[in-house]
Amino acid sequence: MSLYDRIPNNVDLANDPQLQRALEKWLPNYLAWWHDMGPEGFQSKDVYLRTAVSVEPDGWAHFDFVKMPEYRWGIFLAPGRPGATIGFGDFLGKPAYQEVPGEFRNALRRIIVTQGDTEPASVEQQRRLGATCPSLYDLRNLFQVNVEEGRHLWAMVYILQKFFGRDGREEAEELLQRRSGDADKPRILGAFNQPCDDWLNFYAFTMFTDRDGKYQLASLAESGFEALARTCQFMLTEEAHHMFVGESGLERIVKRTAQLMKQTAHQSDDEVRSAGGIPLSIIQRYINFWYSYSLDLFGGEISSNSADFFAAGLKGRYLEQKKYEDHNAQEGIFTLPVVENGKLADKEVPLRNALNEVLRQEYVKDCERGLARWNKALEEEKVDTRLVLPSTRFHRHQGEYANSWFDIAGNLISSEEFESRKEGWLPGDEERQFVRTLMQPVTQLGKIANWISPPKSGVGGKSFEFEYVRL
Ligand code: BYC
Ligand code: FE
Ligand code: FE
Repeated sequence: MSLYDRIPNNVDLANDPQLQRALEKWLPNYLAWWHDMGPEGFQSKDVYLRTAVSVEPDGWAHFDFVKMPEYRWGIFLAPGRPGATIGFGDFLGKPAYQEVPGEFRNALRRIIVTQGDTEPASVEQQRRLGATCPSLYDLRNLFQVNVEEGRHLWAMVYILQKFFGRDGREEAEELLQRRSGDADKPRILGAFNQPCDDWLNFYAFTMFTDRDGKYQLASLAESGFEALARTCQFMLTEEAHHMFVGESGLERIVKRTAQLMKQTAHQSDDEVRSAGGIPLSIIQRYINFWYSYSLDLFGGEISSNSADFFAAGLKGRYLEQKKYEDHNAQEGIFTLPVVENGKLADKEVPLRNALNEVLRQEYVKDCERGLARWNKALEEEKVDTRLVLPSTRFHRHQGEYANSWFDIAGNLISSEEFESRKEGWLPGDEERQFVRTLMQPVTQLGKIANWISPPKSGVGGKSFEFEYVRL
């Protein structure tokens, strides 16, 4: 069987010798990377996975047992729109870019490389989680996320190889060379260099960091560069599952903690720990950590890059076509608090320079909805404590608030005060260590770890008791 027969695609790979040659070179390096940096210890096991075989509704939900290295990573674009035009910015209404516009080549490449870099990074971050899975169902979900992030890398590599010539091929190689957390060749964005080494981290990551993926992909799905728009449209269908894993995973932990709290005399953290659960105060710290790092992923509140991307028609707003009437965004003013002379003061900036913040606010609303769901679980279990999202100024490493210190409510405080209080806000060594002690693998059919409740239902038409991974 030839290479192209094994790669499901709707980009006519069989009749594209140039792309074939580029992929033929890249594929062995990709597989070597997957072998070295992909899920540790389970490469030869059969996993019940969903594989996309086409973009039709019945084509991307095909379930079967597969060994991960044999997963059929494919290249899929959502259907094109005949006569597509650029939907926003200075070239509004002009024909969409079918090739890379020379003027914006560097900007486009940077966006695509940045997007592509996050995908393998997340696989690297999650590579050791299999050894401590709370159930076979969760193990399978982890691997589903991992292979799809691998496919998302393919999606960006396709664009680099197809449209960017030699430097695109070089970038595609470099995507396999950077490493999450590496001191010398780290991944590009901050969140993707943070350790994600226990399952509480994993669910918080898929809840908050994959959700950044949703918003970035959605704004790229509006792009006037057709290949990018169509690629991202299809990636979004997969992203939904990643966020489901995170949101429902955390909900199941919260629910289990609440149940354990009710069995104790005082509902104290110590009692929950003794009962083998994760106290809500630790869950809150992990939320604070991943939420703040994920907010950083939207870039600076005030950004000329964001203005340039929008003007060029490369990156739109969330649901640009559906939600907005004015696709020019030339007139508006955006007001946001910034630090000036040691105080927070409102500043007005041209709307186009605030588009990172506009997108971030959409993301925040979505996160609040998730929090409300977890709090509803607490309410149903008759526990009074509530989880919260910290202020968007808290613990930031990018943008306007990066070089100042804020408490959880967003009040400006001194660096000394932050240092002395941060133990209460962010997971420290002690909490991480404790969570690690709970992470003992549970792989018996139908069994689940004590610190999390079982899911409401199984996946791919199977029950929770199904043997999702054949060990
Ligand atoms: N860490 O004007 P600024 C996903 C850099 S997640 C480190 O403020 P801009 C996934 C920035 O690169 C979605 N550096 O920001 C999730 C720039 O550097 P240079 C990923 C950062 O450019 C889970 C400088 O700071 N997709 O798919 O407007 C699992 C000033 O930049 C960070 C994308 O990100 C940071 N957090 O916006 C798997 C979409 N933030 O050029 C996958 C593509 C900023 O001065 N990327 N910087 O050296 C973009 O659209 C933009 O690059 C960003 C930044 C939104 C990230
Ligand atoms: Fe992804
Ligand atoms: Fe994802």
